[in-house]
Amino acid sequence: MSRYDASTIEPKWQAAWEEAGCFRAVRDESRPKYYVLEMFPYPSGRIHMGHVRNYTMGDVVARYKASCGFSVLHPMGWDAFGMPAENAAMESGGHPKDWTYGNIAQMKDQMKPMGLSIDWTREFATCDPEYYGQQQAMFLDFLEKGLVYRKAATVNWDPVDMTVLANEQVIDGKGWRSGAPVERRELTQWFFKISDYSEELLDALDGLDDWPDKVKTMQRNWIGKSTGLQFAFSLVDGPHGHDRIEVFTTRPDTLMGASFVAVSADHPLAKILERERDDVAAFNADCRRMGTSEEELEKAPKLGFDTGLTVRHPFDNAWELPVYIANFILMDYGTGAIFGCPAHDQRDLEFARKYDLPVASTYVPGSDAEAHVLPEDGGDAYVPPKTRRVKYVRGFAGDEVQTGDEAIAAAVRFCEENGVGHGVTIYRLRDWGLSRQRYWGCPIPVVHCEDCGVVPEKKENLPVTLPYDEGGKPIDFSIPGNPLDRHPSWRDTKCPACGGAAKRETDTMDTFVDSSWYFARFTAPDADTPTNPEDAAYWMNVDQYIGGIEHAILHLLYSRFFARAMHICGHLPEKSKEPFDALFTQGMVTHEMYVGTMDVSEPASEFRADAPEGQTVQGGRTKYYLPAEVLTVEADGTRYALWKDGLHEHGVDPGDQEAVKAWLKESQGKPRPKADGQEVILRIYPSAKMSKSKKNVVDPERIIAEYGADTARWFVLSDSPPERDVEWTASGADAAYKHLSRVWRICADIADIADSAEEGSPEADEELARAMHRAIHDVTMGIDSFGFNAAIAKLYAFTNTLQKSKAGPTAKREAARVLAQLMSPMTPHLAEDCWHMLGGEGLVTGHAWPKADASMLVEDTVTLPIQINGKRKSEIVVPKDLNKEEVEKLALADNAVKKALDGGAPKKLIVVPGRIVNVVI
Ligand code: ANZ
Ligand code: ZN
Repeated sequence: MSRYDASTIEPKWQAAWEEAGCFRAVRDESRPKYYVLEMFPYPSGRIHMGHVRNYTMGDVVARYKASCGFSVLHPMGWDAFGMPAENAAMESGGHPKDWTYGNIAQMKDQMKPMGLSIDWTREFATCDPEYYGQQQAMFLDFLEKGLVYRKAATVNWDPVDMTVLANEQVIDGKGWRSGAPVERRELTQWFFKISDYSEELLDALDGLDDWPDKVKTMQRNWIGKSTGLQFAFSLVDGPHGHDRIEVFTTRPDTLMGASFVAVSADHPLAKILERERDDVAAFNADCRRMGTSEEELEKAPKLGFDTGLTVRHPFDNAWELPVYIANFILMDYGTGAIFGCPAHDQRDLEFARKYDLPVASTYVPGSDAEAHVLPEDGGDAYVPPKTRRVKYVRGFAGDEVQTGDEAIAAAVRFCEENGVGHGVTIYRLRDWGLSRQRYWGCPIPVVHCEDCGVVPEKKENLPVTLPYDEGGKPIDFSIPGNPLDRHPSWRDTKCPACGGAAKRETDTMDTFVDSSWYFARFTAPDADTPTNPEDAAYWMNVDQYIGGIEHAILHLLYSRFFARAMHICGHLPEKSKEPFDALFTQGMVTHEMYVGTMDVSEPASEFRADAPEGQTVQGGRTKYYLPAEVLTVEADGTRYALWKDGLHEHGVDPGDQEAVKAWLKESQGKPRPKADGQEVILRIYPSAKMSKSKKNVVDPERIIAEYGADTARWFVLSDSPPERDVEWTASGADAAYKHLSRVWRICADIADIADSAEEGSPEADEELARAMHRAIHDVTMGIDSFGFNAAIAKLYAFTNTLQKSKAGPTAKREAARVLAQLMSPMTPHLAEDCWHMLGGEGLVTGHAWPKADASMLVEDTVTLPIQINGKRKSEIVVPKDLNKEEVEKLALADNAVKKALDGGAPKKLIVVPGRIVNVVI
């Protein structure tokens, strides 16, 4: 073979690794371990470039750590339950199980050619009964420890998917998947007690030094700790013995500016009123039509209903405030009731203006807001820092109160002394509702018995498996709702407690449960308990977790809770309460977009109901084109995107550059050329995240077939730092391929030099050796610090040095072998091939990582700081053995020094060779 041929060498070396069992993770107590994990994929059926980037990063780490002597665990599995499988079954009539396992097989076929160092013997899918059976066992453990419970709750109901959604799954008031407006419903559901861990989950974030700050901030905000005052307003003439309304406030310092009290439509008081008054019932019903998410409440126009009731101000019994029901009060935050202070809260101000309620400032804006128009006079609400002086209103607060903080303390003291309230800390984090009314999920292992109530299934009866069909008849997934609910026999079972007839729970678990512990299962995927203590103790924690920022909150927070719960139940060691030691969130792969218009004619009835039959409407519609359908060329300094099939239609061969350019020139000044009703010259839109709808996707399978996996791997790592987006371009891929070909060629040539060839000069040998050690040092640092692009830049430089080097065959061969080693984490097949050609011992995969010789890193130059009058002002780079006089000359020629001297001479000039230059003026 005389040239780089990825399609031959890649399968060859993959087979060699397979045969040598290179990637089997073995628990070897004599060696340190390293667990690297990429967030496991959903088996949609196709891998995309985001996967390629994610897994390549993990693979670089895994291969590098293995070479460093670690026993590496690098597993892969499938997050396989969830709605898309059911939707596919609904649309095409198949079975979610068949669809899912079919997709897994396909994706695995696409992944294998990437040459990832994965221990496939540990592979599992969360829909394997062996996996979800252990999840059910764990659910029973959690039940026993009070970590999961049942309660009636107002939930978000997706009327299209016919399922409950977590608040997180409601986006802009719509179901995250179906896009249908969400409704509120009261249902009995299972909940994990994550809220008990709010403080702990918050505190422990401080210890996660190797997590991105932005992820920690997002989690902090999500947990949402607030400290404040909870106190009662007494109700004047409350209905049916209701004599008080409890409110929660973070700003009791604004109590003197209170102008109304508002309760949620689901507040007990609102519910009492709605039973008796139709107008209240109608208003509450309107409020309930919105979802329960805070985001949605925030965006909706603020609506209130004046109940006619009043409460007394706690500081002044003669002062009465009206009570409203309002649509922006959450029932499950604080007490579901607030007092409104329009002067200091914009939302309250809008409400007060709408319903003509008083506005009274308890603070005046300070000098930082001199131009501020008081809200009383039509300005915006002013949110005062608590350190600011309060303005006394109606005499409250006493003389000792100066600042907001003091006013808060005084208000808390007052309420505590008078028995109307107390200081509290509350959290935004709610318990995690896990019940889903779906088929394709992990069945919740309990039964409902008329005599015994809710009874946990016996562990020996696990797994409670999903029925594949309905007694031999296929399940009809096209009927909305949960097929388990209407299954003729699966539902009927025996009560594990009394043996009487009972019904199974037909709800299944939220798929976030499945992904909250899979990382622990990888440590012992075949264990007949959720984990195996020795394996968990050895392999946990995940040393490096890699995934998308989109999982910053839910998945990562749920997993942190699960790890704690698993520890309580004895499934994970104490140290694994935080299961991910380091987290890396990688950027996306983007691509520019190609857009044209296409002539269409549509039935006019689409636009006008009364249009006569057969009438059509003509128009141009935007059409996106796949990069594979497009040729980009540069002509006269402009980049053009051309639709290849369109060129063919015009009789131009897209492969013939000259013909294409000639055609472009010819079509200038003419009407935009079309083919088949479509434009041939397309617009180019800027790069954006690859997405199917914009068609700016490249198919990894095609790229690998065209260039080989190593090119794809090299490219996704090379152009930008891993945390940032990387833009995929055809020219970039070409360049990556060319570089790898060059590396292969250089190595092949060096391997071909006869041993008898003339040795190089000692200087040339030494120079190459220095460059080699520098490369070892820099690439190692780059990989260690997740600076893969930086490591790759060093490899480019080292390749150039090697190519130009006049060193002799021995030195060159050594340097080339080191190049292969350094490249092996990124381009393992190429590296293996070069290593082999160069006579490397065994496989380069797993071969001990080269060590940089520190003495070879010492530079021949030194950087000397220049101090002027004791302050560091500049620096100069000088040859190491330069004499004092020469250094002085160079120092005086330095710009900063020249400027400081302003033409004069220094009082003193002191040179400490190799250390520093001091100029005294
Ligand atoms: C009076 C007040 C005056 C407030 C003021 C704010 C500013 P955080 O910090 O996010 O915890 N609130 C309390 N319970 C609520 C509920 N169930 N639904 C909607 N709003 C609620 O927010 C606490 C503040 O949000 C509380 O402090 C309360 O309004 C409001 F100048 O009380 B405040
Ligand atoms: Zn029973």
